[in-house]
Amino acid sequence: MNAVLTPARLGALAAVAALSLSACASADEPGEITITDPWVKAAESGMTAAFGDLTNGTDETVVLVSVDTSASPTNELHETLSDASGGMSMSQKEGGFEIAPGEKLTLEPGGNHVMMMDVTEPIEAGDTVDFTLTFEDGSTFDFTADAKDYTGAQESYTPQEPMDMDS
Ligand SMILES: [Cu+2]
Repeated sequence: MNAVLTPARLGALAAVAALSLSACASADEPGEITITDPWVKAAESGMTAAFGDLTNGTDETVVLVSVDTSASPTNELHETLSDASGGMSMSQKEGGFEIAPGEKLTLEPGGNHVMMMDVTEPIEAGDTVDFTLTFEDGSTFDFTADAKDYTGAQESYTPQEPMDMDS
């Protein structure tokens, strides 16, 4: 039996599969989660952040509750708020980010972002970093972000537990 699949044949098969998938899709079928322009702020070590426009193309509200990446063992979902001193500070988003059907969650410097708490190996401009997002219903979404040099958005980090202000 001569069933060797050359790369060219695999490519042709993939093209056929993609065509038949799109031919089956109807407007009533739920869409999917997509991300536009994902990127990571290059960093030697310590904390950095990941950004992009996350769109909920499904017909259900989704709640982004956690993020994993091999580039950092601990990651948080952060929002950025004006603090009492007039600066901006970021803290963990309680309960995660809710995204209504058809809505977009913008992750950007100075706003909501994925906080990578402890970069284990330097992330340099041009590197790619893989992420897995987990939603409240247990579903996941994988994406790859490009690392870029970026020097803006130096918000201070506010730990989730507020400091005791009496002292
Ligand atoms: Cu942050």
